[in-house]
Amino acid sequence: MTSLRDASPAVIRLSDYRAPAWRVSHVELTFDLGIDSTEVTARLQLQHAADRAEPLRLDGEGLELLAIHLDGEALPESAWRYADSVLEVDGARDGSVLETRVRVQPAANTALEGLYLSGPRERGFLLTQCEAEGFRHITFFPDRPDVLASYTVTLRADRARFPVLLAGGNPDGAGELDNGRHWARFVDPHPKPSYLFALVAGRLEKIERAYVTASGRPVQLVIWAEADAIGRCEYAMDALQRSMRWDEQNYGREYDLDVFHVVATHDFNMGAMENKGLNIFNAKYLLADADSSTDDEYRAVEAVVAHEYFHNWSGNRVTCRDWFQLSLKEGLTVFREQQFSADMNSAPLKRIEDVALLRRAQFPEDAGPLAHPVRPAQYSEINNFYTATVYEKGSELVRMVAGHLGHEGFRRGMDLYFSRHDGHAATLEDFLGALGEANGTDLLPFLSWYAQAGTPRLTASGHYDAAQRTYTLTLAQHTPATPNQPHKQPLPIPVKLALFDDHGQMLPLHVADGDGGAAGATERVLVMEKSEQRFVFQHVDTVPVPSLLRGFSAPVILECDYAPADLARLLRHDPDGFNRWEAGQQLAARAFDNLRDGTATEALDAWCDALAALFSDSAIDAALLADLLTPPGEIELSERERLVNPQHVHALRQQLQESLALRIGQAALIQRYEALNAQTTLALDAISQGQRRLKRRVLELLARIDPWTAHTLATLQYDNAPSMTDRLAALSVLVRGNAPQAHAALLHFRERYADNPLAMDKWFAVQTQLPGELVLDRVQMLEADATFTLKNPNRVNALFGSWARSNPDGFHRADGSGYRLLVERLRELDRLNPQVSARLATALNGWQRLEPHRRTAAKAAIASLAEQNGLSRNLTEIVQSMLHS
Ligand code: B3K
Ligand code: ZN
Repeated sequence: MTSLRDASPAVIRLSDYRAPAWRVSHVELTFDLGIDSTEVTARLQLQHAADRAEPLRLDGEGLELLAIHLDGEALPESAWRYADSVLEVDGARDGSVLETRVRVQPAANTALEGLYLSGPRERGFLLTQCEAEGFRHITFFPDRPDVLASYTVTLRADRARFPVLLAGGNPDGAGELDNGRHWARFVDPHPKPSYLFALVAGRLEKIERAYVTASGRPVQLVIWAEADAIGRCEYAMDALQRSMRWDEQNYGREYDLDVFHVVATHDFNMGAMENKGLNIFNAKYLLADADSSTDDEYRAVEAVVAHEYFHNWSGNRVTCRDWFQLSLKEGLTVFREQQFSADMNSAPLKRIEDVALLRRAQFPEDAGPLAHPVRPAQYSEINNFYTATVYEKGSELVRMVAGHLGHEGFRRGMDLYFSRHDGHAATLEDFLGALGEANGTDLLPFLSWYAQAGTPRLTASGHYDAAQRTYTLTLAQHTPATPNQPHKQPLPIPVKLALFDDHGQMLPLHVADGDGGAAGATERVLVMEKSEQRFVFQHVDTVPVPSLLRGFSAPVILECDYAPADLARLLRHDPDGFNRWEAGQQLAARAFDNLRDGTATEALDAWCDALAALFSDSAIDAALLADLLTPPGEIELSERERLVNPQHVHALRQQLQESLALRIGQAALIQRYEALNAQTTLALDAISQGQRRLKRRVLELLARIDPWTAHTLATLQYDNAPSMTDRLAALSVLVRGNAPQAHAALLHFRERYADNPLAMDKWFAVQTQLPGELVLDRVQMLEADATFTLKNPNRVNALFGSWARSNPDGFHRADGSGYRLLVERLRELDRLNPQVSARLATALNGWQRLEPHRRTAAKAAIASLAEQNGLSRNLTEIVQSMLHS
């Protein structure tokens, strides 16, 4: 049993929502666990809505029904029907108890949804994944998030094979049974939806820490992992404690059970899962040590640990009424996670990282056939909607609202939201309603952001009137049509701005007819509500340079008639690190246009000059400098093209970096590299991380103009690297440069990390970054490697995901062979794991904007997939949307 196939996927619509006719107040689950066969007994205490006449219907997929009792009586076959994943039962009434016993087959479950086996059958362990609709693969239940029940779970299993038995909630006894078996019980007093159920059983080791909440509740924190990984869990434990304290201090939210369990697995479809009291993590986001993890991975562990913990309130205590409200928990929790990471590290660098991600992952989604609103109106497979739009754009929407209310107002609103909806399933209207009510304001106009897909384009133009001493800023917004949404409304867009004079000083702002703002303030937020609006600034004595959308105050694409020199001025002088970076990104994009059009080089010169000046400025933070020296990625630059030729974009971006490297100069690059390399340590503090980040960027720039020296330095760096950050950076420079030294380094890496799957994933991923024409052969060689398997999502993403998403030059081959290989593998993968195949397929999302030759080849490949019989509902929805939107 893997997943159900459905030729014509049913469409679920937000507008069809109805409260459930049947609810469950309490569930008692008993598991008799086995690798090949597990029996699940469920006793459901039913509640029936008085005004609804429907019979009892429960979800259940691929279940073998062994027994069924209603109110203690075995039901005759005539009293129930199980078809199309629904069990219908006659005779139930309010207060009835339904008991079912079913059999499921964990080891045969390759979809990794429901109850499955992680690792080899001799020593692997059992675990569950229920969000969004995995619980119905375990037992019959109204598997929807607005049915909240308390849970009592008893696990029974062979003690030698499954020494550790865990489920969500508080421990409530354990003991021995006959025949070497044992049992353990867990009680979760907090009503929860079925998607938050979890169990884990097997041979696992643990680390423990005692934690006391702000109000004095003792909590035992336990992280579990297999024996070879438990030594790499300390950092996650540290991050967990910091997250718990941070949520107490910043949102007044405390943990609410006696234990908090976290488990690491190598076999997981996504990053991690916030199951109540029993978080389950992809090992990639839990394990960290200097020998095998990069700085970026440490920060990712910190962020994901925090994210899952924060869900305990934003998601678990207050959950979603239906899956259309997914961003209610995900957008909000990403926002909280971003705030936490900004507090733990550097706020401007975190903002740069988040905006770069939004542009790389979400803007293309919003611009293509898979575009959907943050609150989608319909879906056929909800797992396809765990997207950058729901998560990252959803977080930007919360950020806009938070900015609008101010720090204290937002906290007041969140307090009301959490207390009013605690223990309930809520909607986005509930969220905005509570935030608005606590602040005496109406936030419902922001709902249009949740309903409308597509990235708004904001155009800005300025006019200075010396005689009147006024500066007039004209802003206009326009959102291009997206699938099923041809007409767009203007949205409320908060534009945070400042005006700079010639010397890089911020001017005091006096907005004519404005609502005040602090007199003489140098930064203001203007909220645009119409298609076009004008703002007049008075008492302006010099032609100003506007700095718009500061801190990225709204998720829009800004088009402004800046002169390159204006952007260069902001890049050099803006006191805010994020805005500086933003000016540099805009200038680099203009420089890219210069190179493409082969006409003026004004922007290119301004960009290179400004960065060369900053390069020799010893006061600037190393990590910020590294980011400033990085032009927008190929995906972002492609968004500027009408017809995309990825090879062309790649070549131009390389040229851009070459110009910059030449302007800084070979000697200066080498000198800076040597100086940074001499300081290399293992330390994880921000300064040390920043130095490593800059060192990598400097080496990459050097490789553009002096590959021989860069590869010699990279080889030395690889050989002597104290940390994975340095080792992988060096390996990446060698591989991307196709250096002769790469071969030996790759062999060494493979040998050294043969027993570490996460490090081996990096070995696969780095090789997908070979220069364009070489990489297809390498991908084929790598998939023939004994350690490659389509059954492991991390390995699939390391090889096929990295190739198709992070090496556009190598993936989008003119002859279409890249598309054909990917599609072939998607067919195989889909039979094993539809969630992973559907996600990987979205790498083809931008196909409609490719130049005609590649577009034809990509379309043919996608169409051949669409013709395949028996495709999963997941992949069908993605393929059909890509072809027909
Ligand atoms: N809520 C989970 C994601 C579940 C994905 C289901 N396909 C992880 C998270 O966002 O925290
Ligand atoms: Zn989440």
